[in-house]
Amino acid sequence: MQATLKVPRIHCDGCVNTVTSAVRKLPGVQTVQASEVTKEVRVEFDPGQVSEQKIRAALSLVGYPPA
Ligand SMILES: [Cu+2]
Repeated sequence: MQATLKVPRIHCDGCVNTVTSAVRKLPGVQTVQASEVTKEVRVEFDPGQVSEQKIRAALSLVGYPPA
């Protein structure tokens, strides 16, 4: 399953790294691609192990709440 989340607070490489590592460590997340240009985070995940809601929560927890 794939989700694309808009995360307005991503504005530099540091943000991209923070966001990527926060999402990547969730069990069931397969790939994470974040962009400071589009301010989007694309996530591929196994819906049996993790949900879009959990991914959103993990982003909020590190200070990057999805829009
Ligand atoms: Cu930044």
